[in-house]
Order: sequence, then structure tokens, then C-alpha cells
Amino acid sequence: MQKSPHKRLAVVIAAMAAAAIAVPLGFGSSHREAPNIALDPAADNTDVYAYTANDAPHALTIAADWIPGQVPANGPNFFRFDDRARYYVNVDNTGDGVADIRYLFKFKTKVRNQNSFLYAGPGTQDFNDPGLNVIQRYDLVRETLKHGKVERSKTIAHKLPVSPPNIGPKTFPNYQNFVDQSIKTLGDGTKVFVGERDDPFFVDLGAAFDAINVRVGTGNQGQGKDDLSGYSTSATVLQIPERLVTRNGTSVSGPNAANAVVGVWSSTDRRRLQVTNASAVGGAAGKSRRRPNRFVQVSRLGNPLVNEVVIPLGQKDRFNRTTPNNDAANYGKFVTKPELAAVLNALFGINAPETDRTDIVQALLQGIPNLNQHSGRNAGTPVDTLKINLGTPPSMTPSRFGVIGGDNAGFPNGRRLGDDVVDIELQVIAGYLVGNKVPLGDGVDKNDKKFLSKFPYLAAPDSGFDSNPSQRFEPAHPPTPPGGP
Ligand SMILES: [Ca+2]
Ligand SMILES: [Ca+2]
Ligand SMILES: [Ca+2]
Repeated sequence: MQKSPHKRLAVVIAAMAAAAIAVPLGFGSSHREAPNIALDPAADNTDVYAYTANDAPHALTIAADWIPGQVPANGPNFFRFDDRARYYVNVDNTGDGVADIRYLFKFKTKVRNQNSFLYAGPGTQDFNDPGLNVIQRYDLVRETLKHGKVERSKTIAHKLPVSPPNIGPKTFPNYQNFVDQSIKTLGDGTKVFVGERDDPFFVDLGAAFDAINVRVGTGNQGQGKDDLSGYSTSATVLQIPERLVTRNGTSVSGPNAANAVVGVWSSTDRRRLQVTNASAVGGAAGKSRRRPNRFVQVSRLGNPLVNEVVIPLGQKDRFNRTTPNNDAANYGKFVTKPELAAVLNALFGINAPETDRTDIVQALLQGIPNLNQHSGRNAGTPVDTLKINLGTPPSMTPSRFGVIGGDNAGFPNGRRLGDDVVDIELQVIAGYLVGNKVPLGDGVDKNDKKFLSKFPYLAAPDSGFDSNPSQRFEPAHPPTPPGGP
């Protein structure tokens, strides 16, 4: 699986559109004609979550995932963050779509014995065990910005270990040791974990838009198949005291406080020209040019599925290169006139409004007034950040539908791990907020594994030995009869 789930979803929609509407939609001749970032999975953000955890009510918890579709048994070269890329978690506390605080993860991988093909020897206990052959570590840098320029930069964690993939019980008989050793509380009170986890995103790609399900209104009645079950992701989890992310450097007194709302997104930078083998570029064989090239953004992610279902394929790589403060100018027209609404109407005749969708702009990009809209002069500026009101108390009885399910502590007021963003966004695009309430859904209501009630919250990854991710290829409905279609 090369593309992120979201990008695969976009392909599904593209395929549906091409099949259902007899007009050329310009998606290219091949579904394999993927956007650039799909060819660079190590830099590909898959999901970002920002919420107030029940056991940490005065902190902002952010989980940001990278590298889609990781098969747990993918040895001997297991997935890891790219030492040459820069991974960011961005926070905008003024509402202009420009980061004010950034957390930068920089990685370095060490292979103790280059002559061994093993990631670790049998019975490796923890990070201190000499049997651990491959170890990736990271520095965490906190940057404070003014008008988008880094004003202060401080390394707040140095050479912390990345929790490795769960290779199997013979290699790692006590895998949890690595997880425990990867959870750190830093000097400023920030908690951090980086490493391999179960992919928390859940979606039934096959049935998401199943015509029959939707026609009879059973889209929300289960029986879907979690296509991402059994896959892992490379996760960063931060739990940051509120005072370190708010615009005035103090904690949030309540939901109406002027500093209560922050916007969150993740991004990845690479050097503009990055070659792994100088001789491969021809000409100056053996002479590697060491002139450093500047870093440029190659991927970003705020609200789930915005780049996937709203931004046309031809614009996706541009989206990845641009920043939220320019979203309205660059992409506003796609949001107010979402192609998906037209596609849903063509397929299912559900009367989704197709133009002037200011309701979607508000829900995803501007923030909802008196809930998660920034206060002050940038109030209502449309930017693709995950906007969360830190004064909203966490819910003890969360609804997977979040705000449209009557639970103001969930998406789009931030995003929790369990929020069913596929169902929510399908329903919002169908017109939920303007009175067209259609029970669309993919039939997958929750992750295949239970989330943890404590940090780092994301479930443990399957071990390579025990994993069974190929289940995702099974059809959600009775298979094709023997002999084929
Ligand atoms: Ca800002
Ligand atoms: Ca999962
Ligand atoms: Ca769902």
C-alpha cells in the first residue's frame, strides 16, 4: 500500500466520479498517477489529532502520524522516520494561519552492526540491550515564531529513543519495555512519545460509498470493514501544558477566554534537492557536492480529508507546498463548491447543496462561532488548521459524531482519536448543517483496537509475527462468485 488512506479515498472518489458522471473530470488516465507525496511515503502525513485528554485537562494533546500503510511484518528493513526529513507539529494561536509555535522532530538512526541483517537479536529486552542492532533517536526542538520567522529555537529533548516496530515475541519478548522507555516528561512539563503504533484511523474504503447501503439509509449501521486494521503508523504524541501554546503564555480560564482557541497542523520539510548517491546524477562521479540546500515544505495536514475530498487531484501537490494563511485565496472556490457534493447527488440523489457552501467553510476552515473560532482580529479567517478550544472540558461520554452528535468536545472542535471523521464529513458535505440530514457513513464506527486511557493513547502495534493486515483486501460484501465476474 503506497498511498495514505486518505489519498486512497481520493482515488476511490475519483473512480466513482469517472464511473458515475459521463463527463471527463480530468483526473488523469491512471489511478496510479499519484501525487508526488504518494511517492515519498516517509514524508507523508497521514493524520493529526488535537484534543484535551480526560486525564490531562490543562494540556493540549497532539498526535501526529506519518508514513501510511505500514505492514508490521515488513522486515528486515522496517519502517522508520527519515533522518533527512524534518517533521513539524505547528500551532497557530492568533488565527491567521501562520505558525506561532512549532515542534520540530529531527531523527538519527544508528546501526550497531552493519554486518547483521537483523533489527535486533533474539530476546532483546529494551533500549539498553546490546542485542538491539538498529536504534533511531530524535531531538525535539521548540521554535517560537514571529510573523512566520523563527525568533527562538530551543532543543528541549536530546537523543530520545524512538519506540521500534514490534517485530515479534521472539525478538522482543517484552515489547512494552520499549514503549515505557520512550515516554518522557521534559523540563517544561511537556510529555512526549515517538514510535510505532497501531494506525488509529478507521475507514471502510470499499463500502464508504456503497450505493445500496446509502440508498436504503444503512450507511451508519455497521457491517463495514476497517481497511486499515492491522496496519501501523509512525506516531509522535505531545502533551503540552496550555501556557506553552496560548497567545499570551497563560493557561486557559474557560471556553470564552480570549486565548482559548489554537489551530494545529503537521507538516514535513525536505531539502530542495536531495540525492542519495552523488554518482547517480552523472557527470561528477564520486564528487558529492556538499552545498546545503534549504528545506522546503513537501507535505501538510490539518483537517482530515480536506486535501483528499475537497482539493482536486491536480492541486494536491500545490496544497502540500502552501501554508494555511493562503488557503482562502488558493482553494476557497473548491470548498464553497465541493465536487463531492455533486458526486454524491449524481450517485444517490440526496439533494446536497452544490454551491455557496459557506457552511463547510465555517465548519472546517473558519471555526464555529462561540465554539472553536479564534477571537480577535483574525476571527473567522478561513485556514485549514484543526481548531480546538482548550477551555471546552473533555467529554466523559464522547459521541463519535462529535459536534453534530451533540458532543462539543469532539471534531471539528479539535479531533479525538475516536471521532468518526469519515461519517461526519460525508454528512456535513451532504448538507447536515443546512438541514439536509442524510445518514451517510461507511459502516466502520471505531478503530480495530481500543485506545489507551493514558498517554500515549494510541494502541500498541501488532507484532510482525502475529499480524494479519491482509484482511483489508476482503470485500465487505459477498465475494465475486467462483470463476470471476
Ligand atoms: Ca499565528
Ligand atoms: Ca487501527
Ligand atoms: Ca465511519
